[in-house]
Amino acid sequence: MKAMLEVMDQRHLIELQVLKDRIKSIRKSILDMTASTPAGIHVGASLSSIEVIATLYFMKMRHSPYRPGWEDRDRFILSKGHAAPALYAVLAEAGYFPKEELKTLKCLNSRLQGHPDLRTPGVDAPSGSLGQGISIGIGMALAAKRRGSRSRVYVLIGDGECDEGQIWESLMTAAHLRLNNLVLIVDRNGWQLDDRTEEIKRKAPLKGKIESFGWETYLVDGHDPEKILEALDLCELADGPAAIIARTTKGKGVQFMEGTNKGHKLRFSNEEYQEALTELEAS
Ligand SMILES: Cc1ncc(C[n+]2csc(CCOP(=O)(O)OP(=O)(O)O)c2C)c(N)n1
Repeated sequence: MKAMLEVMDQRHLIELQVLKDRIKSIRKSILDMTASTPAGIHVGASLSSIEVIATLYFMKMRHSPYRPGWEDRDRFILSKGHAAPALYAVLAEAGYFPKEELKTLKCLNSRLQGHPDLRTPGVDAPSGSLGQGISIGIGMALAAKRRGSRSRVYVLIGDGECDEGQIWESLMTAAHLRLNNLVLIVDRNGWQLDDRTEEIKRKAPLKGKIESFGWETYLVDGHDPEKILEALDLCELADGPAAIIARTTKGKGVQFMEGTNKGHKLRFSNEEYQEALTELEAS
């Protein structure tokens, strides 16, 4: 038995190492998009969400790039739709479309627009207008239950996004419906468009607030895939909807952005791109 557990532990470690390598590759894709897209992208918000989205797609969700329309797949809703580059980079890494296509981000007629759209293979819900993702997730989770499907629904929101009243209405509804196939993840990077989240409108104590709406809630380091995975596993045991507050850094991995709001919307200069690449390679 002990030997078997050790083998399983080793397998888990190997999987986590593969995931970390993929995360590095995804981070590189985002840096490339930041350099190549003339319009500028929400790079800070994208870099803060990578570990969460990648852990979901590569370690947790049941999905298939060969059958994007498979009815019983798990669903992911990027409610903070401005972080679309992170989702596109993960989907490309997972094989939903060629990585080469990432170069067409925000181009006319491209399948990769500035915010998620159903024309992109692998995108489960359109988003961009903040506040709506949990409501969409409730519909999907309820539909899955009604057709007896094992499908689970994951929604990622921003902490600034919590200013939207619809977030709190949907939290109340999901708890009322006891949707134990719905998981919310909050990207708690501490910044929103204009300033720090706590300066614009205080969110703390966010965990207590979400719990008080009837959600089992966990707090994790949002850049540690192992911890994210542990929390996602716990969410599966909840009687109702469950939430994870992922403590993250906006602009994670690029020093001149980290802990600031410089990367809220940005296009890299050549020098910035080179600096970011050097940092990534050294990481
Ligand atoms: C309804 C709505 N209002 C305003 C915006 C413009 N907007 C885009 S990103 C953003 C800030 C969101 O902050 P947060 O959720 O903390 O995301 P972060 O970029 O910090 O990850 C805002 C206000 C929007 N997309 N939707």
